[in-house]
Amino acid sequence: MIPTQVITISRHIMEQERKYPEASGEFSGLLSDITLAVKLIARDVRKAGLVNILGLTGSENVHGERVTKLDEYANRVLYDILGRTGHLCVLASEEAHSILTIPEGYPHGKYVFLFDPLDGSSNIDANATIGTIFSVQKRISAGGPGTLEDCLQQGSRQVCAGYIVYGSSTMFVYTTGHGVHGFTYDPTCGEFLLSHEDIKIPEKGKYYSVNEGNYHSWADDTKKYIDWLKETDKATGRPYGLRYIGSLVADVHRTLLYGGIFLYPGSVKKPEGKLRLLYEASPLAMVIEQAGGEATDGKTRILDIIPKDLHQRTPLIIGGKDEVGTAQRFLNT
Ligand code: AFP
Repeated sequence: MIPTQVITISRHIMEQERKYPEASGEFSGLLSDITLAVKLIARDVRKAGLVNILGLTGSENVHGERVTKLDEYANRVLYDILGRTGHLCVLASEEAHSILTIPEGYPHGKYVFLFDPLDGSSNIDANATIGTIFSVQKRISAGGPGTLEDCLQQGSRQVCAGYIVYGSSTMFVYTTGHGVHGFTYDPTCGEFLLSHEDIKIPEKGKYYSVNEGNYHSWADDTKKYIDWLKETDKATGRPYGLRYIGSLVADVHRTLLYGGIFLYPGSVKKPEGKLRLLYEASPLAMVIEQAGGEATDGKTRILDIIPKDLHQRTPLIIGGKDEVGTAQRFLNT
């Protein structure tokens, strides 16, 4: 017997679209394509150790980081599937220097797809949680092949954003601007099933998440904030516990569910920080804001930043409303 409350991603997006008569239905097609690509990536993430796919390719990506085989595979799967279905006019990946055009002979659609194919890839060999992060924008160019300008849009213009975590189970979390919904993959029926409806991030939490090994490179206000989190004060729930995986998608997913704050601040020498605006900060900021939280670079709301470069980096402070508010008070003194 199939329980009536079983809702797949496709059914969920169709039901959401029914509430908005202006929706063309094209978007549900794009989401099904993303789901298919993700199932293929999840399948290979799960059997990584078995098929000898682990290990490095020997090359470096545009950021000078070592690229693993699984990164390349995830990048290729997303491009090959999404580039050919007629929903997109251009793609951009954290792993590629320039925009990715639609393959010759395939139609151009109205959406733009930006993605980090496998975030946290340095964790692959240790079997720790990794993920895929994506962002969808509507094209601003008139027609034909999409352009760089289509990719360089403010985060507040995203029509959809989400991520997939390949953890103890595989989970697909997305928002189209009407709340955040999470789906857990059921391998027995090959579907993502609605498991977390309308997720809300707790305003206050008990964890902070930051690479504290960088402490001595931070500006004094950042150091003061982290020191404050570790002081003992019952009334404000301190000290906070520290949780850090080094896989942004996993650290933010935990923060979304349990509350708290994640930070990747800039350093004195590198004030722009490490994380990428378009492939990491912006999509996660949309998810967290839709769940009632906040995301900032310390001064500006992440979703208000106008990107100038495909691989632009930004400091990221993201989490519950109260938490981010407190952090900002420290960072703006
Ligand atoms: P990789 O995908 O190359 O592993 O990068 C992961 C990441 O961009 C992000 O997911 C982490 O939060 C961050 O780097 C971790 O960086 P540190 O190792 O400097 O803490």
